[in-house]
Amino acid sequence: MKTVVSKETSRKTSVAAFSVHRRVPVRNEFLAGMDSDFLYHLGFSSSQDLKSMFGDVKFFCCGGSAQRMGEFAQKVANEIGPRGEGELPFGLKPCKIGKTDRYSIFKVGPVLISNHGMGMPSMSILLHEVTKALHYADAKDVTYFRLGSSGGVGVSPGTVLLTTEGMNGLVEPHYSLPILGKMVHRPAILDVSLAESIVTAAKKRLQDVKVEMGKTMGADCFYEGQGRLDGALCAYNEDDKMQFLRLLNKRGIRNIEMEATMFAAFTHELNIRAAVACVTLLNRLEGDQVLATPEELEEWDERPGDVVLAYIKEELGL
Ligand code: R2B
Ligand code: URA
Repeated sequence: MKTVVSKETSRKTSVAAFSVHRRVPVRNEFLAGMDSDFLYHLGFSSSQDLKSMFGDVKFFCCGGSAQRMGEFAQKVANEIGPRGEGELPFGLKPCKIGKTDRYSIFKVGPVLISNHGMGMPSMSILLHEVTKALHYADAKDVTYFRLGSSGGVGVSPGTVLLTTEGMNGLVEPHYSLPILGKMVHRPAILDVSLAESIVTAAKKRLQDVKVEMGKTMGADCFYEGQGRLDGALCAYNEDDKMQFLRLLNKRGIRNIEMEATMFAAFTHELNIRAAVACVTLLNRLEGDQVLATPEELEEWDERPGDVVLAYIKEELGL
């Protein structure tokens, strides 16, 4: 099988750097020739008035669980809702949009919110369809965020990690996908200056949350792919596992989850500003099982959203 490395990115970056307002991009010449594009998993189509539904979106936040993202939508509504004399020029009541059997999508003013399920294939479907919806809606200057959970690598549980770069399970800085029988590798690059701005906003507005930056490994498996000893299958020992986790730590990887690499590669390929904020539920150098109490987990699960919301509020001048 031939290996193909994507070469589109550097050219696109330099072109985009000079444009003032930037429509959410797609790069597929076939889309323009379609009479109507049905976004099957979201349950709406380009024939609908997507501009009035999504034209004002500026921030797209996604995370694994539908319930958690629904709660986040409510928090966004509470925090960016009408205050003082002025009202934001957006609708503010979170309600689900479209089909909800696969993904639950909410819109709160300029913030579009969705769950993405677990793993990169599920993330990929959502990103393709949401990006097309925002493109058809003529939404401009939209920043994408993944809010998630992860296993820390030498990081204390409860810390929120802002990803600087995604790594795959082979500890390489790209996302690989077989396309038409050939392996295509796309660099899993994120906007580090955006990550820094999020850290700054979080440090300014949230006193009790520890926020750090580092590389993230996006694995295709929670168990063997993350070097756990507690899956139903395991053909290595504790020493092999620790050697691997120490190697990750030495290469600057601070957490492991299951979507960042695809998310980074997709957004980088389309030159969409994007960030990944994941809380660590455990330190993998100390174990495999997530043994935090339900109360701790509930509190920690809110932290990535709080961190990103701190940034959004700075951007909105609230
Ligand atoms: C973090 O948590 C999930 C697995 O438990 C997965 O979606 C991820 O990236
Ligand atoms: N999610 C993961 O993918 N890995 C962990 O260790 C914890 C949460």
